Amino acid sequence: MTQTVFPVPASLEASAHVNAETYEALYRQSIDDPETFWREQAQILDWARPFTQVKNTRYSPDDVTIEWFADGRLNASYNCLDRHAAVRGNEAAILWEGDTPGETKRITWSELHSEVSRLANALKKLGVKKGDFVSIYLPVIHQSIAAMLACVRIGAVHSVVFSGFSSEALAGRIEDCRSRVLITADEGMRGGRYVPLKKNADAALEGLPFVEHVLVVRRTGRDVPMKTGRDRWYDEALAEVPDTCEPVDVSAEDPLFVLYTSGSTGKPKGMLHTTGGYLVHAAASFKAMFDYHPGDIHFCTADVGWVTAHTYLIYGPLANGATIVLFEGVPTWPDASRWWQIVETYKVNIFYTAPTAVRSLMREGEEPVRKHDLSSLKVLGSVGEPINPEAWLWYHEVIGGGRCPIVDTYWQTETGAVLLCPLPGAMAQKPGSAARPFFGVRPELLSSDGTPVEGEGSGSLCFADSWPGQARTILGDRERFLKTYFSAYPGFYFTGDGARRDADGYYWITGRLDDVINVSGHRLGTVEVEAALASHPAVAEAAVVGFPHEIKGQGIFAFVTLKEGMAESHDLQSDLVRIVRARIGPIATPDRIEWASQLPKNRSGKILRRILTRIAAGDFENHGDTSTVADPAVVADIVRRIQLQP
Ligand code: 6R9
Repeated sequence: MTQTVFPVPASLEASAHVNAETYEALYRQSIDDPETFWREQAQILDWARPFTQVKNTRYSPDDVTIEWFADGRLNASYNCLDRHAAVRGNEAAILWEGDTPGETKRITWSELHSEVSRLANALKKLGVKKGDFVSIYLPVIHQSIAAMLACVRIGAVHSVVFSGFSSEALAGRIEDCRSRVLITADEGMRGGRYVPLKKNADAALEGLPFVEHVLVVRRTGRDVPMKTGRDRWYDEALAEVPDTCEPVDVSAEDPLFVLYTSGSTGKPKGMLHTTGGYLVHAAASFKAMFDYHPGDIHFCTADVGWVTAHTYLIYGPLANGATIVLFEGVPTWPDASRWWQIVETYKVNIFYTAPTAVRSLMREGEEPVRKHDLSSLKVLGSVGEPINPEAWLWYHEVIGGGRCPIVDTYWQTETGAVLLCPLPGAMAQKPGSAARPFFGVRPELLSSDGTPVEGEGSGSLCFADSWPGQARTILGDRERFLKTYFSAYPGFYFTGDGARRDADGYYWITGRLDDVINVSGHRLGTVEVEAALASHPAVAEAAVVGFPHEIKGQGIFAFVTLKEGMAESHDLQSDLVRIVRARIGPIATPDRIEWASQLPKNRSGKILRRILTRIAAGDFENHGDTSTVADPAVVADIVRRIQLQP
């Protein structure tokens, strides 16, 4: 296969923060002398008390230690707000574009500072103290950013729950971190539709009596029930407190936030991030990977409920004093030119989105793009899943006008910030490759027996040492943290992904190696979806696998076995879809549900998902090694049923 390589544009080579030469030198330094390298990088923040130790990290089998800048003290809200408000308070921090075209808001650094301070005071008044968890269930409105920064201003720890999650999913995430306070809104708005957030929150809180206070932002202003003694309007609570609030200094290793992500077993994992290392990595990598310069307008399309927004919509940009575009809606409403209209209106310079969105917009053709002037764009980013070369080329040509580098950023909720990406002024890009390691990052490909693959080759993508943004633990479950990330390859952090390294040392992510499906860039544990399906009284058993999907990357394929005497029907299929949406949320909606009289298992009763994955991909002949199947007739029966489908 001939491979296209896109060289660094000459203009960038000269002006970028990092060029090819400086990358090599700095990368070397970051590995040989991480202390000096990160000490220098950490100066991107203001420290209330400077650190003396940079790094105390070990991945030994009997001692996993991850500490960065441990004796330093700082406040993240101060770094993302006060220091910018002090010098250019009247400039825009947030350019908000609502779901409805024409509904916009410009929020200056001073305004954001004052709102965050008021909310911090309001939280204090509700009894929130340093170390307490506060849950946030909000749409993409500036109040979600204010809520996050207000928490960290007083040393509280936020847990943002994606507003597309159901009440059950919300309840599980509140229960896990036991927040006594929830911040939500009356409703959200997406693609012209109302999202009943307060209603969902009320349902979630039914079984959670420890939640004492709910602050409710008026987003749509429509009528929602308010529970006396528990619920308060956000604006009223803010009106009665002063708009100054001293940020508290916390230790670099004090928690900043928890964010839940799916794993290969049922319960979502609360990844706990701490303050100093995370913010250094977020701020330094934002600046380098998008080649951010003061004045650049940054537009990251991720919802505030995902890590992408935490790091590269909020913390990274705001720590750098960047002006961000915050968009509440969806790219296809009222029509498929919405993002491009936003890029033109705000003269966006840096644009960061996911491959699934690129693919779906690509399907709409070039017309919606051509209507708009996208000449302000300088750098494009991609995140969440491997980007297929067709989508890459379209993004590059049609959106980037052939002149903008595409930064394919590989990282995870667990990693906090980027680990692999082509720095735009330093590396040629190859469509579909996340290129080379970020500073201080030591990738290794390990074969199944644990030996490192040298040079070209494939293996499990692991990392040999810590980086500052790394999650420190799974909230309340250190055992699971160690088991999930450090047990498969002792001495290494294991990502769960497979990857290939080419002759130039570029990395190509080949996909998850565990039972996690990547649907439109969102991670879903197959076990979670199976549990939701199995909660239906008619279901005996369910097995869920991913299959190639043109737009979503991977779709969800469910094989369902019914209980004795239960009839297969379209109604039952719809019921099953409904139950999954109710238990997890619309993102987990199965794309296909097929009935199976039994599921293929090995002799000890373990479902053989490997075989189902091949069948789901439309491969009916080649099931790989079937010697472990207890009853081969089961596989033949499933294949026969699927082939009978119209
Ligand atoms: C930031 C984010 C993490 C998983 C990760 C991998 C996949 C993310 C990618 C990518 C190929 C990229 N992934 N970025 N695969 N190329 N540039 O997405 O975090 O939601 O935790 O997902 O997403 O499989 O392990 P998260």
